[in-house]
Amino acid sequence: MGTHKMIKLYGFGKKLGLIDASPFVGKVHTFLKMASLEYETVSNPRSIGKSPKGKLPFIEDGDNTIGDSQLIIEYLTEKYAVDLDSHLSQQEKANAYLLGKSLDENLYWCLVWSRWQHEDTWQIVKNVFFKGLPFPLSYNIPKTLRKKVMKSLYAQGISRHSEQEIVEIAGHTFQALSDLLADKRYFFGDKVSTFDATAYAFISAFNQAALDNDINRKAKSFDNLQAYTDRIKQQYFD
Ligand SMILES: N[C@@H](CCC(=O)N[C@@H](CS)C(=O)NCC(=O)O)C(=O)O
Repeated sequence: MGTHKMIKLYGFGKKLGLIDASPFVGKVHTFLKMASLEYETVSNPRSIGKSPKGKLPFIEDGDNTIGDSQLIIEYLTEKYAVDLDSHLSQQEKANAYLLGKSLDENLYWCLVWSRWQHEDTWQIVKNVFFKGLPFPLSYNIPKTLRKKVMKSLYAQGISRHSEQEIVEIAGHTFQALSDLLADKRYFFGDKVSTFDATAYAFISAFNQAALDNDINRKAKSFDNLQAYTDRIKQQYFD
């Protein structure tokens, strides 16, 4: 009947030289590539309006609509018998899960802070994210959204730290990731695993973004992380 059954990934779209402005969308995007699943992307912030969790990403797959990067990956792994983690022990799987949550729940907020609250970076981000809006929307929308984001940065707690402390918090994560990766090809050895989708999305959000600030400079100072994200980008996205 010509019904298009391909998986649809709803995201914000390519911004700042990244596969998607959101690392959560980037994570699913990378996972789909690593799993060799066919999909198409729908890039429009307004898709939030029809997202089951009111956030991006979400996917549509036939009659199923699934929100949240973690739940999407669990769904795809099950439905399409994707075996990215079959070479991991139970203990490695447990480590991978908790590492992923560290990036989702802690490094993520350093990223949001650096884009939306850091004064110099915000001026650039504002122009990139809201390009093409006519006045007065070009003035009002970024202002309103920034206020909302800054409120959540305060509620979450990250913005109660000084700028220097936030750079150190992010730096601590980069150092830990760099030590864990060491000279391996992927985080759990020679073969790619689900965690690499998360790691790629979050590390590249800093070291492949067209933004120059202290956090991004810090991320770029880890040679093995830079080689890792460059390699994954080349392998799956170039
Ligand atoms: N736990 C969610 C987080 C997704 C998320 O935070 N998305 C942000 C963009 S990075 C979003 O859609 N924010 C819009 C809003 O909260 O209104 C996941 O893993 O997918």
